[in-house]
Amino acid sequence: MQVEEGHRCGTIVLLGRPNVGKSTLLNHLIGQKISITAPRPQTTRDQILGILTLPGGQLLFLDTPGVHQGHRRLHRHILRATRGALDGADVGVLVVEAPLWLPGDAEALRWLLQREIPLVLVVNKVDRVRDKKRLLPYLQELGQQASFASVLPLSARRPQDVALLAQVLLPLLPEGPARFPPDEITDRQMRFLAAEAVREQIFRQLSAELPYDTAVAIERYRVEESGRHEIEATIYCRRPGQKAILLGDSGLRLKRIGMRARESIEQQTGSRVWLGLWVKEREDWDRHPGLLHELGYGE
Ligand SMILES: Nc1nc2c(ncn2[C@@H]2O[C@H](COP(=O)(O)OP(=O)(O)OP(=O)(O)O)[C@@H](O)[C@H]2O)c(=O)[nH]1
Ligand SMILES: [Mg+2]
Repeated sequence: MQVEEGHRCGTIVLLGRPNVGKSTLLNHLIGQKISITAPRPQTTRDQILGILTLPGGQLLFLDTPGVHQGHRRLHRHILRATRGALDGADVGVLVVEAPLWLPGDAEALRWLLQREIPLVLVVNKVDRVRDKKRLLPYLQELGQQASFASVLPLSARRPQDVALLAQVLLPLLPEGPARFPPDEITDRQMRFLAAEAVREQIFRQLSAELPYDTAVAIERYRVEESGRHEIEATIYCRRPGQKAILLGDSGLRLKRIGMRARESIEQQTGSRVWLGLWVKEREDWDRHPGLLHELGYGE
């Protein structure tokens, strides 16, 4: 393949404390939802690659689970996902939320400083800071935490902000040919994205600890001749009481989870979707090597 001179391609890892908006940022960079988001910490469990192809290069973004102290066995998987993303990265983006700088932010920065790669600091959610005068001293102080190539206050939801971020990142990438076709937006299979769509609704619709005690396995994924995607999935939880909550009165909660997840999958695939959901109680789902593997959290 002939490579245009000056064409760049490289991997950019998004790292930060839970809930600062890494997945939201990734989705807006790519222009489509590939990583689930929820207004609570520890939503993302895996390393997720999002591909952005621009005229001058290809940016490969790795979303990571928030840097945090762990949640039982799953924690090992989460740490591995974060470590893997960091190891292969050409550029690091530390995401924090304005106007905060918490121990978790410093911890995430420490992770990034282990590698000698250019770092960009993204200060997200500036839309929530009413008194913009407060931002300047805050940004100045943050800028001194490390030698960042750039410090960018932005809102992950504003298209012009994320477009600017992409332009700042592009020249920091090494020169090289594109690694994916220009119309590809993720390396993840629809099977994974469907399980994530269900998990997202559990995080959004149920409170307290329950979402952290659940996992989703896709039992069957079939594209029918008509083009309709037929999906069957099992939601694992730990205790009988949790199963009852997931089902809800007359199964209404499960219906709502299924309905919203189906809408989300339909949007991602552009096809009609049939989604069948089951709930199974399995106290040890996060300790059972075989099941963990099936759930995608294996070695
Ligand atoms: N106001 C505002 N809210 C935002 C912005 N970006 C993200 N959020 C919200 O912040 C919450 C967390 O966003 P996520 O993208 O799930 O955060 P995350 O960093 O991926 O979280 P983990 O996967 O748990 O580490 C969601 O409710 C988002 O809608 C922003 O620019 N402004
Ligand atoms: Mg996330």
